[in-house]
Amino acid sequence: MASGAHVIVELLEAEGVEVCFGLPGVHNLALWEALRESSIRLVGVRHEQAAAYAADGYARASGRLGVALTTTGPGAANTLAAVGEAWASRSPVLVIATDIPSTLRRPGAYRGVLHETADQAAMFAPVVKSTHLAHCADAVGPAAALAIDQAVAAPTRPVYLEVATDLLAAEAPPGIAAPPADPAGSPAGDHAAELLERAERPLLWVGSGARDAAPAVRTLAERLAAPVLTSYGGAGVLPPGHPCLVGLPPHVPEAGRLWDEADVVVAIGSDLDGVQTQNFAQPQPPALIAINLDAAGAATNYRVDALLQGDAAVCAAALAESLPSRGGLDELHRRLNGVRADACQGLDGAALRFLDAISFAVPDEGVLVADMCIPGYWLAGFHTPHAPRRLQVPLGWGTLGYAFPAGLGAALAGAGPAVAIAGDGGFLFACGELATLAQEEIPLTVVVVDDGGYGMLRYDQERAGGSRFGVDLHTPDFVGLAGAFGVRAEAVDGLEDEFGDALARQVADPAPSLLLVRTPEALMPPPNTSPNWYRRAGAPSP
Ligand SMILES: Cc1ncc(C[n+]2csc(CCOP(=O)(O)OP(=O)(O)O)c2C)c(N)n1
Ligand SMILES: [Mg+2]
Repeated sequence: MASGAHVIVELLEAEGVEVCFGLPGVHNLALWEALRESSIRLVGVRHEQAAAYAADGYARASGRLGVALTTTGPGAANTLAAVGEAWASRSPVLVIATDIPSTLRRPGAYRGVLHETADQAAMFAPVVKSTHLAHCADAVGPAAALAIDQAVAAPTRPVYLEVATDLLAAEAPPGIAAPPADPAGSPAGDHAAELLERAERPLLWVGSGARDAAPAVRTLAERLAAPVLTSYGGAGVLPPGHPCLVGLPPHVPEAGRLWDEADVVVAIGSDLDGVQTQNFAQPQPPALIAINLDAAGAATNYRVDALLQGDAAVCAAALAESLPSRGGLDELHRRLNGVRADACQGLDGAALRFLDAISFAVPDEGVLVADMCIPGYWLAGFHTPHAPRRLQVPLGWGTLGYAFPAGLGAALAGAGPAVAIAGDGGFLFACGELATLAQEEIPLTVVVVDDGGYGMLRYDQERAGGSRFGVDLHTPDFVGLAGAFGVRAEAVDGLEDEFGDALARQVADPAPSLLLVRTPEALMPPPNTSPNWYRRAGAPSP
């Protein structure tokens, strides 16, 4: 019989896992031993939060399972913010943590064993889809198999697997990999088709659940000649220049008007959350069709008039098939060009030049990972990647500090060159990961936009009529800091042409690099950040 650690690693291999992100402790070293002999690459990070962020970044860029390995107690707890982000963003992330030895645990008693936590799994309950515990040898294989199965089964969310440390080294019966889940689809949809046949101004709202359904969504949009708004997670489902793409966030009045005017909205793979709908001030549309695997999620925030429950690609294709082509694509293209031109007049010119520089420097196959920083909010709202999974935003849960560690994972997903964009505040959450970047030679370019403070909070304070307090930051010599870790770095001033040139050069070179951007004049936060939302009142009742 193999050890518990080998059983787990074999199950990960059977799932096709290629990389695990982790930080060792005396409790989980048996997993390191099993990985030593495995085809799976082990990337050692410098903080457990980075392991979970990197697993999430990998999962979002690749669509595959991201795996984070931690030790007992504080190691497990250190992942929580990142697991919460993965939960809110529905990422298939598996956290494998240890527990104290099963022989030392006594129910109901806290005995002060190293790293002991009264109920470690309970810490994870609000931020995972399921928890799986192996506190006896026979449970290791079945718990691990079920955890992996749950983590990759749609609708995805993170999953927590806990194994008592002594069981990793002890012999365990083999786990049996669960059979793949049914690619279910229930394209009922007569009512939906009727609503759309009668619709005069249909509109598509595309969320992260549609990321792997791009061709079907495109076909449906073209048949209907409908404008398409994408949430942050749905960015790229239509490529730039597509005649149906609005290419603006709904927080811009010119784009929001399209929603207000629509008589039938089709929401695909989205729960129409507060961040996207200005806390539900976007009105209930006259008719709402939802395509979603998660029936409850689809109807949480808005009343759904017709639900197609199932895989987005299957349901959107079936719906498109049942509809005649309406024509009018050229006219829609012209109209949306006009909408964008009108909207541009109200946008910060410096931000538009930043977005241009990004489009110039990052190739079509590149993956951008944005942090909770002002340039990141601009990318979230206004950058259209050439395909889904090429723009990551931690909203989600709004976790500052996401971009750099998640970028480590995104860069290893094999999708294309990766660029993480963080502010001077968010980058310092995980700057120790410069060591990981250098040691593992991860092909990531990290952009640090240094405005000497928490720019977003400065803006909030000033907007509220106050002066700055507690929001200016002492920042280090970032170029020197990167250099100390052996990471190539350079600095530019401002987010425009010089930035675009330097970024293009760094992205073309797969060696790890850091680009410091000095911006004493911060960009204005865009209309999609909450203090700038234009809608205020009225929530729909679902
Ligand atoms: C974990 C976490 N802590 C705090 C915040 C609140 N927050 C949002 S943006 C921000 C400022 C970030 O500063 P920086 O990274 O320098 O970006 P900038 O706003 O200057 O562009 C803060 C503190 C958050 N979203 N997440
Ligand atoms: Mg800043």
